[in-house]
Order: sequence, then structure tokens, then C-alpha cells
Amino acid sequence: MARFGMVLAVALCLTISLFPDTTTALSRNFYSKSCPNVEKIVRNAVQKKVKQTFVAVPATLRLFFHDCFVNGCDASVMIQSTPNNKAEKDHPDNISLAGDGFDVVIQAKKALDANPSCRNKVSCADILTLATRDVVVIAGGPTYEVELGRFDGLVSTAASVQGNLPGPSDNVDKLNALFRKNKLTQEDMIALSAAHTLGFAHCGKIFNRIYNFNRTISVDPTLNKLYAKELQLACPKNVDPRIALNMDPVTPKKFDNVYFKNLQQGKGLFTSDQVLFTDGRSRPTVNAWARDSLAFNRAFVTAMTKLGRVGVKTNLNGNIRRDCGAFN
Ligand code: HEM
Ligand SMILES: *[C@@H]1O[C@H](CO)[C@@H](O)[C@H](O)[C@H]1NC(C)=O
Ligand SMILES: CC(=O)N[C@H]1CO[C@H](CO)[C@@H](O)[C@@H]1O
Repeated sequence: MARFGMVLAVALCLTISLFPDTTTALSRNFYSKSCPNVEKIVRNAVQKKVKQTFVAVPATLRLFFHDCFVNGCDASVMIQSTPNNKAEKDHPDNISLAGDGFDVVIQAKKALDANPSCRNKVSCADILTLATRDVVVIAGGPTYEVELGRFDGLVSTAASVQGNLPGPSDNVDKLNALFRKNKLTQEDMIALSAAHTLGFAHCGKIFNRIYNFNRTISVDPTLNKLYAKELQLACPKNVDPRIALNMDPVTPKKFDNVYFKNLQQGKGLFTSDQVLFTDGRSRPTVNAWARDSLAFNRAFVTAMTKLGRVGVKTNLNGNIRRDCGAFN
């Protein structure tokens, strides 16, 4: 009987290792043997890059989100297009994936590769995940342990972006549906949306809210009146749609819960931000986190950790890229 139990246990172990469950394959000490200083090396490279340009902070955070929502957190967003393959980064939705986010990962990879034991041991997907935590901390956000062990994806196509990223005019139903597809709840969605406490957006994304909302009124009535005027000044009718605006008009370089306080005052930049307050289903959460920044920080850490588990690749359907921008 004991013998049978043993055989069963061995068989179970074999099954588990042959078919790794992608949600449990991640661990905090994945590189403890192969590259024990991975966290420190990445953090130093990120800090160096951010000292050169703060833009790297929001750029990295957004890059991580776009990577995870399209084909999983597998650095597929980093792949450069080739004559034969139009990659994810060349889909029009990428327009503000600022080059500095890509460069954060490239610089951190360079620093890792300069270390003989880490050389080509750490996936680009994990580097991006670590760098994202590091930029959040630099901007004043909460720190958290990062799960590691993602492998880099073997596929990246512009076509795969279509329909997988939220748009600035989305309502709560649309946002919930997209996030649910990635096993994220409405609370996760609201917490992650607060990433818009940092960074920039382009005038072209908000023209509809400040000039021709619909056939009867020009300005979105959920916009704070004074803020709408400011936006019209910053984005006059025929301005270059590439002109950039702060997403958080109050503390644009600080990761904080002011995002939610802004929503309470009608100062959400996008429709997709403001609806979190106007829709009665999400408003209680916005109010709670506007009041309690620690509760928000906890929810953000939970949501980022779950985001980091989306579509993770294993050694069976991924690898460790030698160059984050190209397949091996
Ligand atoms: C909830 C639905 C979301 C929508 C509709 C949305 C949409 C957008 C859009 C349209 C922009 C500006 C692009 C431009 O004008 O160039 C933007 C910027 C940004 N988004 Fe989101 N986003 C969403 C969620 C998220 C999430 C979950 C994160 C990260 C966790 C995120 C991080 C950022 C950051 C940091 C920026 C600023 C980028 C920069 O300054 O380079 N967004 N987002
Ligand atoms: C325009 O928007 C306002 C405010 O949301 C709404 O009351 C009105 O019915 C809309 N008009 C049209 C023609 O869609
Ligand atoms: C940064 C980046 O890769 N931008 C590209 C986004 O997609 C547009 C349209 O396909 C390209 O023209 C940009 O070069």
C-alpha cells in the first residue's frame, strides 16, 4: 500500500514537472542559483536610466501593461519588426510606447550580460517585470516582491494587438470585459488604471471630450469645467495631435492616489478614467482609495502581481532571448 502511494507520488511529480502549470511556475527566487544579484543589477540600471530621463518611469510601466495584455508577459512587445513580420510594437496603439521604456530593459539586460554568471540567464520578460516594480518605487509608489521565471515569447505580431488593449473612450463594461479576459477583477482594473497618476498622453486622444462630444454639446459634461478650459488651452483645435499632456494634472511625477481624488473632481483625462467615478459600480472603490492611500497601494500590488502572471511562457513555449529586440 505504502509502495503504491510512493509510485503514485512519483507519477504525480513527474506529471507536474512535465506539464508545468504556468500560474505556479513563477517564484521569487527563480534566479537564486543562476544570477543571485539579478534584482540589484536591474535596479541599478533602472536608477541610472531614470536619472537621465524621468520619462523612462511612465514609459516602462505602460510597456509592461501592453506586453502582458497582448500574448502574455513574455516581452513580445520588445520585438522589432522585420521585413517579414510586423511586430506588436508597430501596431498604431503603441504610439506612446516611448523608446525610453524599451531602453530601460535594454540597459538592464546589458548590465546583466556584463556579469558572467548572469549572461543570457535572465529573460527579457522578467527584466521588464523587475524594472516596472523599480520605476514604481522610484516614483514614490509601493514596493513589492516580484515573481520570476517567465520565459520570452516566440511570437510577436501587430495583428495580435487588435482588440486586446483598452481604448481611452471605453466604458466600465468594456474595461471589465478586457480585464476579465486576463483574469483580473474590476478592483484590479481600477487599481491598475491609477498608473495614469504618471506620464503623458497626446492631445489627439482627448479632442472628442473637449470639442465635439456629441451632436448637442461640445464638452463632455463629466469633465470639470475649469479643467476642460485648461485642456482646450493646452490642446487648441488645430494643434499637432502629438502634443503631450500630463495624465495627472496635480502630481504628474508622483505615484500616488491623487489619481482618484482627481476623478472625484472631474479631472480624469480620458473617458476611461472618468467613468470609474461616474459609474456607480466603480465609484465606491474610487472613493475608498481617494481616502486611503495604503488600501490603494495594497490593491495595486495585488493587481500588478496578477498582471505579471498573465499568459506566462515556460521553457516549452518560450526561451531566454539573447537580444530582447529579436528572436534567438
Ligand atoms: C484601463 C484602461 C486603460 C486605457 C484605456 C489606457 C489608455 C492609455 C492611453 C490612450 C494613453 C496615452 C497614449 C498617448 O496619448 O500617447 C495611456 C498612457 C499611459 N498608460 Fe494607460 N491605459 C489604460 C490602463 C493602463 C494600465 C493598466 C497601465 C499600467 C499598469 C497604464 C499605464 C499608462 C502609463 C504609465 C501611461 C503614460 C505613458 C507615458 O508617459 O509614456 N495604463 N494609457
Ligand atoms: C449628448 O450627451 C449628453 C450628455 O451625456 C446627453 O444628455 C445627450 O443625450 C447626448 N446627445 C446626443 C444627441 O447624443
Ligand atoms: C515606438 C514605435 O514603435 N512606434 C510605431 C507605432 O506604430 C506606428 C504605426 O504602425 C509606427 O509608425 C511607429 O513607428
